[in-house]
Amino acid sequence: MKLSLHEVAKAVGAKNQISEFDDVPLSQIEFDSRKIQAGDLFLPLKGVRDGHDFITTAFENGAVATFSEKELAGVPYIWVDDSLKAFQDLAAYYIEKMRVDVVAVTGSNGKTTTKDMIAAILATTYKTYKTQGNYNNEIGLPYTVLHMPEDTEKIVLEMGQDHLGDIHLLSEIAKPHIAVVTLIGEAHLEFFGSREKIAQGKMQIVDGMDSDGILIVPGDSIVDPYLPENQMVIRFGDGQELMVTELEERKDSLTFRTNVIDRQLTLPVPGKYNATNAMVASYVGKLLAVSDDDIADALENIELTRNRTEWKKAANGADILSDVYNANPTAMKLILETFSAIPNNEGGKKIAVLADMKELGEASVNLHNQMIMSLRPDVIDTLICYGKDIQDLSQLASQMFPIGKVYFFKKNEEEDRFDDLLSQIREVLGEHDQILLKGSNSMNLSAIVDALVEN
Ligand code: IGM
Repeated sequence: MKLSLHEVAKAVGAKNQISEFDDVPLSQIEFDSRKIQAGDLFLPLKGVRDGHDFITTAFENGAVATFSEKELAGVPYIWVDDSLKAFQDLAAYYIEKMRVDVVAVTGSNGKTTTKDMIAAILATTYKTYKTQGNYNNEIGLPYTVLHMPEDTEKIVLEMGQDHLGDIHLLSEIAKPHIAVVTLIGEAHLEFFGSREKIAQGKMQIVDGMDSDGILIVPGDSIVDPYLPENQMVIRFGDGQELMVTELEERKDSLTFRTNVIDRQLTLPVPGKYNATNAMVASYVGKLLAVSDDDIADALENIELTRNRTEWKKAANGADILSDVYNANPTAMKLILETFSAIPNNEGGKKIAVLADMKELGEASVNLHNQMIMSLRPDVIDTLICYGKDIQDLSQLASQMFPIGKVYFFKKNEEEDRFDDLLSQIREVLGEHDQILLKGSNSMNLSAIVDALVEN
């Protein structure tokens, strides 16, 4: 990170006299005290636990300074009213300071492919950085920006929305030069309630753009009410300025042509919408002067990262919300709340399968127990807990849920067997149900997801 302590304090409008402390270069900024290394700046956020409780740990791990919403004594700190707001202000400052060219993409569930395709195309020609994993929210986007390598020329930022107004905030931070609104998907898979609301939310991506910004949106008339008048707008889809033609779908690849570049394009992935995504990505490449050869090569060799949180279909027809690669208390709380807010499928119920979150140290059982605050027996029909440190939580929950609606299964540490867990899930999972699976990667819930998908 090309920032020093005094510079950060000035950029966020610190409430204390920063000149009391030596100005030092900062290597990274981290909000998880476990990730702090020598030379880093700590950012205490309020998750399930208040990050201020971990300031001491952060200094033990080598932090040279911290943000704080309280006055501190004896350590270098930047005093602010709101740590998250300071983080966002700092990211906005950093984008301007580094003079990096910003491409923003509103992703949609299960397919962050447009972002990956744009980044792959730009990386042929420029030092390019992109959103990692699901770091696309009001915390993840500033994190992404502040973690870009110092020589970054183009940054491709995914902007995610859980609520109306999320994209407005992210666009105001990033001030994109080029913005892409992906296809407006199906309402029930996007937590929003209606396609209109999804469209309205996504179109807030224009809010942080200048009049020289370029906006790329679907031909879908649902976005019409939100189109800016003083800005270049390009539309894609049948009968629009950007069109896919001569599409050939094979089992695990695609070829097609588009009016964007004069070549046949090949993608190593199936799915018609991927041709559309690739066409839009090619157009962004053209806008930023990437050659046709480089565009075609990048697409042909693309490796798409799987979205960490993804919707899948179980063999019996149920909807699976799979988030099985990583877990910390905040992320588990967030997904429980998000999952609970989705309307039920007609005639269906909600099932939550929660497994241990690993490496939480001595506070682990406590942090698992705190999930009780985010568990809603009025919305979640059945709760299934799996692991070791999550056992107490299942006890607490069984006092809140109706009798017979909470299950606990111990993880067999010697061999990877989960027959009991899987048969219990199969027993309760109906064809109209929605099921959430969340836990640390080492709990191997991905095997359960695979089993449910395959049958
Ligand atoms: O949902 S997130 O994972 N997120 C990251 C940004 O991009 C989008 C997704 C997320 C968010 Cl939004 C916010 C926070 Cl604050 C994650 C976190 C987060 O890392 N939360 C963490 C904790 C809480 N609450 S990390 C963490 C805790 C590690 N900490 C415990 C509390 C470890 C620890 C355990 C015991 C100890 O004695 C000391 C430290």
